[in-house]
Amino acid sequence: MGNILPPGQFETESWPILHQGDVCEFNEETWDFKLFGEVKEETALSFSDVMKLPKTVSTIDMHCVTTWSKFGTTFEGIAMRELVNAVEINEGVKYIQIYGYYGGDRFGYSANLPLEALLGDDALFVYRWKDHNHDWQDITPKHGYPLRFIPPASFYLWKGTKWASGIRFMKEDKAGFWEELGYSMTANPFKEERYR
Ligand SMILES: Nc1nc2c(c(=O)[nH]1)N[C@H]1C(S)=C(S)[C@@H](COP(=O)(O)O)O[C@H]1N2
Ligand SMILES: [Mo]
Repeated sequence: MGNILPPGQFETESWPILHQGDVCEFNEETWDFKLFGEVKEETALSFSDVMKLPKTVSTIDMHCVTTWSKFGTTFEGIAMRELVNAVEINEGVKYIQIYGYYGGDRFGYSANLPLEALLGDDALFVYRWKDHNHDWQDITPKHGYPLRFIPPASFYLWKGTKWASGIRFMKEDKAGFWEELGYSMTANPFKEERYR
């Protein structure tokens, strides 16, 4: 279900850039993706490990809490479920925290989400995109290259961690970066859940 404008949003053709701090520079030598928290054994995947996982192509609408929405962007990426399957998670895990780079700290940004909402084709760690104005191309560094999360359209885009560095598996929900500053834990644009 795409192309539905949530309340208080306007449609944009462009893809705006929003984040705190500087763009993270990708260095494949030092890059890894950590799977930790409520897991049997914590794991770190190299970039080539991640890129060997099955790929998914999906068109996912983006809804930013600053009121722009972009329809019809097609992404290529690794589905969240592939990363969940790469570890053995403990019984009772219901939430995750998706970490990313901010201010020199690879875990400086985070966003919390309910895991069960992220097991479909519309929850991807993406590295390529296209739309009706652009041919296939890599995500630019400003949009989170080499890997950034795109959440299902039922979540505002701040849940889409750029320069993603890992996933913490959790039994209880825990506020991430914007949630600690007063933004919504559940963040459903169709219910206009902007703030807590
Ligand atoms: N690492 C990181 N990821 C981030 C942010 C950030 O500050 N740091 N900002 C979030 C916010 S508030 C939004 S709206 C989207 C914007 O993604 P875009 O710049 O690709 O449009 O990235 C999200 N992911
Ligand atoms: Mo945002």
